[in-house]
Amino acid sequence: MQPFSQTHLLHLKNFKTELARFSAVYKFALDEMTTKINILKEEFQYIHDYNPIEHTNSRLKAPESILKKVLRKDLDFSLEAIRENIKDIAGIRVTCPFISDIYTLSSMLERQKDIEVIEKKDYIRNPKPNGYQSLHLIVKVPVFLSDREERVYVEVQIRTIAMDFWASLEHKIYYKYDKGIPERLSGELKAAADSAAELDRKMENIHKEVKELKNQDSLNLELLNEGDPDSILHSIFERYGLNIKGLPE
Ligand code: 0O2
Repeated sequence: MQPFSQTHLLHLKNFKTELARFSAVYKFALDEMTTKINILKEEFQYIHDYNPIEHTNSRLKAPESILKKVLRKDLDFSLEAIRENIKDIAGIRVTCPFISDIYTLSSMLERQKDIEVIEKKDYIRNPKPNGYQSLHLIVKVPVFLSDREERVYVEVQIRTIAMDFWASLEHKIYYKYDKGIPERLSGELKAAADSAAELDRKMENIHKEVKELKNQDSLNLELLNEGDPDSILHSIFERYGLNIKGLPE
């Protein structure tokens, strides 16, 4: 075997740095998106006393899954081709309580100036034939490195608890039966997706009606006290049985 020359060693060293940077940059992009979503979650809770996000999961695509996709899409085996064509190396999944929260969250993200929306797939308005529902955004976010800025693809999947329940189980079943499930079972899976969608619609309606009741309730309270802040506070304390001990006079 020929000994490595200085040039070979330099190339190898550069390639190693490139590879480390290549995967690290997706982790940084995920950290950034997670922070953005957490800020929205906390701020929403603080201002509106309501939380439109149940939970968030993020993942980096495993190297073998990346390679499978390179083969499936018939891409070059180069970092450049992977960077440009595989847009879900960094993936974040957000679960929301209600369908309306999905669209609220998605427009809040779309309005952020440093987020560039590259693609939006609405599998809620147009579910996949198997019944899969979710809102998918492919975005680009800037990552500031020591010597350059990179704009990195992140896939954001936003769905309700019911959609997530169905998708997680369907994923397991699909893989367990090695992608060859009989027609009768795929029909049952589709029916289960329809039930999940029906449940989402029911919960959304109940949520809307209770919200209207709450709004009407606080409007009545304000009218009752003709807008005087002291009496409003007094009524609130009285109504909810709050204890004012410990508050300054
Ligand atoms: P994983 O393990 O979750 O990452 P693409 O293949 O991404 O270039 P495509 O197929 O148009 O293009 O992507 P799409 O439809 O936006 O779906 C991408 C991801 O959505 C999938 O990633 C899944 O996470 C999820 N998804 C899409 N369809 C289904 C479905 O029918 N069932 C379930 N359970 N999940 C789905 P990966 O890479 O396939 O998997």
